[in-house]
Amino acid sequence: MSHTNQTLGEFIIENQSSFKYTSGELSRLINSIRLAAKVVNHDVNKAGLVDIIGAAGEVNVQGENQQKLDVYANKKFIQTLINRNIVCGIASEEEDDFIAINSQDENHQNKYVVLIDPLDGSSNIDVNVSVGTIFSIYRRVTPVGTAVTLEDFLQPGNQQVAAGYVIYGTSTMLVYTTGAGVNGFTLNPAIGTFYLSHPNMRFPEDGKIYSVNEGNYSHFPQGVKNYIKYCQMEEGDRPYTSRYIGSMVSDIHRNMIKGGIFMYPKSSKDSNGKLRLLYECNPMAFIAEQAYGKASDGFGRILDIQPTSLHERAPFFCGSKNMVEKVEEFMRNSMS
Ligand code: AHM
Ligand code: MG
Repeated sequence: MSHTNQTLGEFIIENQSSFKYTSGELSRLINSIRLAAKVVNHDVNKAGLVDIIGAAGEVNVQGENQQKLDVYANKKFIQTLINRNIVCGIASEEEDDFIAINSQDENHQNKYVVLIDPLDGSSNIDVNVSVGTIFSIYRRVTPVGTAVTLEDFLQPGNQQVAAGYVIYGTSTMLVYTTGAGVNGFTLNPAIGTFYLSHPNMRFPEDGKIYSVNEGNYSHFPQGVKNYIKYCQMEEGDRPYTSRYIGSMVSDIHRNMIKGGIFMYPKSSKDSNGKLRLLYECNPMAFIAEQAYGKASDGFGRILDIQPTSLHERAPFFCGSKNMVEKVEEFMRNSMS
């Protein structure tokens, strides 16, 4: 089938057999994310029109202001996932604790846990700048039919069976991997269908874009400061271009297409940076590796970190392979 008119629904069915667990449940799970993405997309797009915009007046578990659309997106994704009888637990940036599904029903067969950031970059909503949804999927490690436990969520990223993001940008895209490459689908809003628009996405090995909040420069580790100076130096193909949207999904999506690095390092203010390991760093790292890029905490592979709590943070360097390796080299050298 030609890529130009293949829908996401068709793609999921066609590629189901390449997934090592072929029961079709994962396909149904991705289908439900597709559905929730369309619903949230509809509301993100009319954010400027209706009185849904603005802070909800509540503060989430990380002490940040929740935007109304965060709350809405959280509700929509959770509802859609619960209704499918595939997922036994959900963890979300917007929920203090994980949600156990069907925990009283000993007959339930639900095998998957989903970790989600329903609306990442939400401070960008009221200024009409792209935001995203990030999701990460694991098979539970505790027995099917029992109540899901924290252990099911605290798996290293290398155990993910699927991960992806939705970007609500100039067009809306769903990009995901089940461990066999990365494919991107663009929504045709007129008919509500995602079409395969970016088959086999790949980070160029090298890039010329660096994305970091340079306002935090004075708080960064010396290795990161040195790398930023290296990016700015007039030499060879440098200086690189600086591009920072403040919406990680959008920054990484652009860098995957054009070549570049996204960085959210630790700082003297935040010892592990800002981004959450389980539902921000890990899924983006899985995507990056599947797209021939790299994701590191500055010293080692993000996907090999053993999590110890649901909302823990990690320094994050993600993008074109040679660029991530370069910043790791600067980090190592500044240690000595
Ligand atoms: P959020 O989950 O509260 O939206 O925060 C995550 C976002 C990322 O998308 C983005 O890269 C980063 O926060 C921007 O943070 P900062 O304003 O500190 O640069
Ligand atoms: Mg977030």
